[in-house]
Amino acid sequence: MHDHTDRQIRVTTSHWGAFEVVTEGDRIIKTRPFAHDPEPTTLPDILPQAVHHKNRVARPAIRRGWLENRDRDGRGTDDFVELPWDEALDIAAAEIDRICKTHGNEAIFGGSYGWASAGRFHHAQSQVHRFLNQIGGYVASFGSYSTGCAQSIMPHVFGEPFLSYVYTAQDGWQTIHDNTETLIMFGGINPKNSMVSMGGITEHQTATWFDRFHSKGMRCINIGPQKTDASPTCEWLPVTPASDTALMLALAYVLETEGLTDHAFLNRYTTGFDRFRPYLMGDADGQPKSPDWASPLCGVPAEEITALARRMASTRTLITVSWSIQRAEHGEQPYWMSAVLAAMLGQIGLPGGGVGYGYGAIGGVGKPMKPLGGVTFDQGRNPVKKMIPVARISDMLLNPGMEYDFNGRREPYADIRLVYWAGGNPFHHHQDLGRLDAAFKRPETIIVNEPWWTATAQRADIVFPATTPYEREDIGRSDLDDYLFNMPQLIPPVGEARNDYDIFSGLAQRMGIGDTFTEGRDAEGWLRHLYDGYRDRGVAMGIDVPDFDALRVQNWVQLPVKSDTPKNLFLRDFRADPEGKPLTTPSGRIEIFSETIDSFGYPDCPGHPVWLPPQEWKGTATPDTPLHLTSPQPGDKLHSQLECALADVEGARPESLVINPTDAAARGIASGDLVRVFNTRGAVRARALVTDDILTGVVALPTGAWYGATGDNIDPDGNPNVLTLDVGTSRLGQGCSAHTALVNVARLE
Ligand SMILES: Nc1nc2c(c(=O)[nH]1)N[C@H]1C(S)=C(S)[C@@H](COP(=O)(O)OP(=O)(O)OC[C@H]3O[C@@H](n4cnc5c(=O)[nH]c(N)nc54)[C@H](O)[C@@H]3O)O[C@H]1N2
Ligand SMILES: Nc1nc2c(c(=O)[nH]1)N[C@H]1C(S)=C(S)[C@@H](COP(=O)(O)OP(=O)(O)OC[C@H]3O[C@@H](n4cnc5c(=O)[nH]c(N)nc54)[C@H](O)[C@@H]3O)O[C@H]1N2
Ligand SMILES: [Mo]
Repeated sequence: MHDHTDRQIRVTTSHWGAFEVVTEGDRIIKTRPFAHDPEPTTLPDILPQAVHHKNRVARPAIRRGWLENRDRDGRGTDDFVELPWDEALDIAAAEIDRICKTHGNEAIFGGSYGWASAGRFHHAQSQVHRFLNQIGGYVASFGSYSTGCAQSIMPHVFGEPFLSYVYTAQDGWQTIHDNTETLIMFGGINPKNSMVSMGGITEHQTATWFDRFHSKGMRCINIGPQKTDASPTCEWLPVTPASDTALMLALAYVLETEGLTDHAFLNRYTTGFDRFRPYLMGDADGQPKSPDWASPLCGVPAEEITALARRMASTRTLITVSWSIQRAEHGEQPYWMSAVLAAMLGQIGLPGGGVGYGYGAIGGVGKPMKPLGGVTFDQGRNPVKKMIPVARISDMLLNPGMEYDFNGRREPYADIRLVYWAGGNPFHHHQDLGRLDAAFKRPETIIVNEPWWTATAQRADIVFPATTPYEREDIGRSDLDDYLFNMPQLIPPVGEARNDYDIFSGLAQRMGIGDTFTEGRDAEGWLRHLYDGYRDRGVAMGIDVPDFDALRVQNWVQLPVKSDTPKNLFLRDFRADPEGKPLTTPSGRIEIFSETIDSFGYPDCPGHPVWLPPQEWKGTATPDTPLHLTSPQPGDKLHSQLECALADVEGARPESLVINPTDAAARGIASGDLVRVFNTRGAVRARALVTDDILTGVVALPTGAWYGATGDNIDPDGNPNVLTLDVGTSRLGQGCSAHTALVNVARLE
């Protein structure tokens, strides 16, 4: 659509949804909501400033210390030398080749975790993994920062891979609306988080569903430290962070002592309740897990726990569990215990009953679609079998050769000499950034592809400027969404930025595998190739998908893939026929006691769920660190993306710290005051936001501010990962423990 000569308005998509982009010549002028989105987000508003920001990496750059004498200590402080593409690619290819020949491919870490962009071909993860596979492999990473712990524990309980349960086997919002009477939300169902969904979400609908639940009279109870973790119409049951397992045990205790447990369900569909019951009743350790026991731990009055348990047993109840509560030390326990509690209620497999994970974490959960399969760039096979649980990066870099446990295995950490990162920002996502900073001084070489000078790029030796999604053509498609996009190239590459595909093609060519990597295609050739395969699958399923050139003209189409029932309600099938459709657990049933986990002999994750408090929480608070810090996802952006432009907005930084009036008054803090948040790991500046919407004793600082700490590890903008604890959730899951941290807060003069 042309308004005047060089003004154009086109639609693109992103992890936070579709939006219109207005361009004039080579510049993005502004963005506007997509007309078909009922609840559009404001996340793209900042895009024009971010894409054309002075912070873009303009040209290939090599850190001076590394270039001159292979120094490692100057990472984060050195300046960079800009080089022409050919020269920089020559240097990088020669260095990768040297590391492979001298130390083998087990010396390359290419886990390269991160969200990057939503387009399917220019997907940085797939690009870097394909390249590294073709040069002989790399040490990979398992799981995500989102659900690493759940991905390890839940297959022991339900059999299925956790994410296939989450994305394809849970009831949709319509089924919940029609059946659920009580919605118990541990960690809430957060309206801000629903704005985002990996690969895109076109029609945001979560808020509308909660309005409908409310009008229908469904009781929706947000259990957690912050009222704002759920729609304003929901009830709030304030609960101490990290105490959910204690509360769940007490609910189970009431069911069992009041004769409300569905023993017929337990007998037919589960194994091991007899091994768990002595612990619940206190026969095993002398401590009944009663409401009186749980109340001081979780902060909920005992009578309220009892009343809630009775309500859950007498109505159709869906227990939902946010991803955040397994992002903490012993995060395995509330996840496993939520399944046990749901099993005791006997509603697993009934419409709108049982237990669900990740509603609200990602907007696509609860929106069932007929799966068409993805548009995916083949990564090939990784000849190196060594990998780490994703959040063990600092441990690995700091302790080569050290043995560690993970879900029944014990192996030594690889000795990493070269790190390649494309499409992620570990100095946003990892815990205890002071420790990661030290760990990043260990490898001989760090290479990063990035559009912006993030803290990660600043700590690399070789930085290749990558295009943003607006500077290249791509296909936007997610199986959790019913729209398909041609993401047009809106502007030419900014500076000398190149697509990740072209960067890896350049390296591959220098390393003698150019044709293997490209298969003779340029980016457009790949787009057509991948798209045609996708379209053929759709057509075979009777779904009319336009051809590539038609989609280019149309920009986007809505596909008829909405469906009321997910494709794989395996727990409903199991309920109907437990012998014919057994689970893939060792017993074929839901495992309340797991012989497998028991056989690992982990004190931090025994054979059935138990109450195990983390090392930092209310129960271990001291006068020096009296407050529990939670670090939720930011409402105004996706992780750390586009942050450089958001930070320019007057008064936007430092980030806001949510604090209760009691805790604020004790420190002479008023809303808007600058504060210092600190513990022994570091300190950050923040701006106080004083509100009753957060529990006393808890402060919340969202993630996303860029790490700008200098030698003394004091971050000026409020990056919470300066303060968080870098330990695995347990030997079983080894997920990240982002929500495990105690801090203190003081007013800054
Ligand atoms: N304390 C605490 N920490 C957390 C969490 C928490 O709850 N609390 N949450 C965790 C979770 S769940 C997650 S998922 C992680 C998120 O952590 P990340 O996924 O690492 O965060 P992003 O900011 O999305 O990083 C993506 C990076 O890719 C870059 N990028 C974008 N497009 C491209 C491209 O096309 N090519 C290349 N080469 N780069 C591109 C962006 O500029 C950005 O720097 O954070 C984790 N960290
Ligand atoms: N706008 C926006 N949306 C996003 C993202 C983003 O960056 N921006 N990131 C996306 C990604 S990658 C992910 S993984 C999801 C994450 O989705 P979630 O993990 O569900 O979200 P968080 O915001 O980390 O945490 C939600 C809330 O959990 C509560 N909480 C913390 N600890 C506890 C506890 O011990 N018990 C209880 N009951 N509650 C607790 C906190 O009050 C917090 O506000 O969000 C996605 N959505
Ligand atoms: Mo995540």
